Amino acid sequence: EDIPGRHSYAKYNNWDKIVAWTEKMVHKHPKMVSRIKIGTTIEDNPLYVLKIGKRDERRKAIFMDCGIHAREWISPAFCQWFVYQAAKTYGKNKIMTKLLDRMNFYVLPVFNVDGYIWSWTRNRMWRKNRSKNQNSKCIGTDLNRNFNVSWNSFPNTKNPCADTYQGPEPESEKETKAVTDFIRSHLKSIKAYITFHSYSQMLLFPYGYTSKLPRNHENLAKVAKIGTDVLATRYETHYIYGPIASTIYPTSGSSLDWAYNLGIKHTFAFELRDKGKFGFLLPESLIKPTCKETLLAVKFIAKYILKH
Ligand code: ING
Ligand code: ZN
Repeated sequence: EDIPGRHSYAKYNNWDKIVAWTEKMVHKHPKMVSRIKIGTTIEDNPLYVLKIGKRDERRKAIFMDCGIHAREWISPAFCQWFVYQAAKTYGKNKIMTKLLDRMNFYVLPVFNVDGYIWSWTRNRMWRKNRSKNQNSKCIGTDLNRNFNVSWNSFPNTKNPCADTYQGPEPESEKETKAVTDFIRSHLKSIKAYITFHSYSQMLLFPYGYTSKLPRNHENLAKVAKIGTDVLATRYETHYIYGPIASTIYPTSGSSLDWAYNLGIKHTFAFELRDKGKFGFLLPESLIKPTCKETLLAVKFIAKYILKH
């Protein structure tokens, strides 16, 4: 329901509302949802992962994160929608029931909490986190350049004022470290990694740091093709798909390439709506349509993971 001042899936929710929402989800679905604090930020905000599924650590799992970039508000909105729909439709929707009976989802609804807060309170177009940089007045590291995979090769900016500054070293940022530690410690079960950005309407897979194709390129391309086809069935939203480097642009140090090279052979990045009309300022009226169509693609990927 859309009550002023309350959490709503049809609105963008600030960090305080999202925290309260995580508590509500655990409280409402104690057998299905649990909350794990995987770390804190430099501003001492908690990093929460919601685990959805039964209490069995040996089952297959999918790790998903949203909001690695502060201004991409539709991304955390999707993670909230996903958790809500998963918990709500378990036992009712056939596919969701099967998925949750057999696998776990780890959902990090806001990866870059400090940046997200900054984007809400000071600068709507903020992208990076909020860590201080030595010998510079400029603030922030791009968390999606801070991973330990061909770090610092592409782009090669030593400029802390750049929006894609990769940080002083790989995993220098607390957010990056928290996520990589969590994924490494659950590596046995995690079979897919999905990260959500906006905007461009693309479904991306490795690599970003090289134009070489990963060994299972054909599989990834097949999953992405069907995934984007399924997404389009709802509102005819057109997505393109392909490797990061040739589809959007070359980048190194991204979470997607890092997770792939760690051994998670199914890694995808969604660039959600739109294609630039509103860009990062996607109107609230488009939140639900975006979430609904995206959920179809994510469920397809999850079904594929279950089978393979
Ligand atoms: N785009 C992504 C970026 O970090 C991306 C593109 C996705 C690169 C996944 C590498 C891996 O630049 C946005 N809009 O942030
Ligand atoms: Zn992004």
